[in-house]
Amino acid sequence: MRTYLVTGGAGFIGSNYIHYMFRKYGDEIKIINVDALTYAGNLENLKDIEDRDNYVFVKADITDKAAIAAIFAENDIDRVVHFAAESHVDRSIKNPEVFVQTNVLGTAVMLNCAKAAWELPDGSFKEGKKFLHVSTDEVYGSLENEGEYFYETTPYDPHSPYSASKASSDMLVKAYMDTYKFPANITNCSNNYGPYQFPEKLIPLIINNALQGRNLPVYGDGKNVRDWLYVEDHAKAIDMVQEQGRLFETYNIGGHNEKQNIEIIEIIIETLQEQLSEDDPRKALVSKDLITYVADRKGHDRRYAIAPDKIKAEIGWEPETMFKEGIKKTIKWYFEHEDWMKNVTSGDYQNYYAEMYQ
Ligand code: NAD
Ligand code: TDX
Repeated sequence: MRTYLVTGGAGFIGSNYIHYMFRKYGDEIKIINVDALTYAGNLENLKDIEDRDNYVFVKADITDKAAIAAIFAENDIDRVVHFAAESHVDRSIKNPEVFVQTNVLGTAVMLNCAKAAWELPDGSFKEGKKFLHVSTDEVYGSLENEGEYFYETTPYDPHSPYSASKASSDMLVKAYMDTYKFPANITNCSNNYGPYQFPEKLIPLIINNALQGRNLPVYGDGKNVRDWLYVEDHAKAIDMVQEQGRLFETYNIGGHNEKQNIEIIEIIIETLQEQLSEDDPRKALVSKDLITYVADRKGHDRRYAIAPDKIKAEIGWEPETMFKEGIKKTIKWYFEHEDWMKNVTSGDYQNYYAEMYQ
């Protein structure tokens, strides 16, 4: 039985990954989920699997060396899948330091503890151990023209404190691979969407605001482009890279689904209109009139677009969920989980929203 140490498993992508892994492997694997439960971590995301015998939750901060070392000492970890991070660009612009702390120092602690647990006296590593570092396309910077893409060979050019901290963490993983032949992979993925995404990010924020008849804030001219991937496709790609990828390699993950922010907002409004029944009072609230252009994000990257050629050619991964279908599934999930949204938007979220948008 393989044992996984998943960091940040109570967040958006981490919780979707854990669900995916239990659906795929059932009782053949054990997962230890380590999460500090920041504002972005929510154990409600994992309610339906929390009683499994092959699942353990540990509340710990990845910058806490003793806590992470103890997990490695007490368990024979085969795989690390490292999601834990501060992940929101706007928050990084307001408060960069915690991004350096968690994303850079936290990754260093994870690498060091895994190395200490897996290294043999001759400097090689125990058979079959693997570390996967989950990163982002934002490390490559911004593309100006249609037809240009981010490849694994594209030079790093991060602009926000978030992407600079993720780029730094990628460099640390590269340094471990180059210096120690540490058995790792890096994945750089495009924007994810789907269930359990915290409503500070564009898609859930727009769904939540539209259903309440609140303004839909569009930064700048609304024409910035992001390459959107359904989160389950990302989870599948991570597993395929870890099991079938070549060690020490980086793989870009994305689905050639580039859309301007304004297009995304219009698709959400249209889909909400389609899905709300005539007698639902929210139907009258959802309207394009809510679209409100607001001040641009500082240093706002214009366009991201991933070339997923390498992962397709070497591993055979391709996205399965087209955007039209994925956004319908996502909106349906938010309809069916109103309580989840209420819970995560009570308390601190209100302060964040007021400070950010008013
Ligand atoms: P998220 O913000 O939803 O979740 C992050 C999780 O990490 C939370 O559960 C939080 O409690 C936990 N965490 C934060 N600081 C911690 C610490 N110091 N110690 C332990 N746990 C801590 O983020 P997400 O959107 O799920 O992103 C997960 C990873 O994927 C991140 O590394 C991010 O950079 C990367 N990524 C995200 C996207 C995207 O579109 N969301 C795209 C590409 C890559
Ligand atoms: O209110 C908003 N209005 C708006 O116009 C918000 C929250 C966002 N935007 C724009 C900014 C971006 O161009 O929408 C786009 C998407 O914004 P986010 O959802 O904040 O995502 P982004 O900044 O692209 O970063 C995301 O993708 C890469 C994730 O948050 C990162 O963790 C991931 O690495």
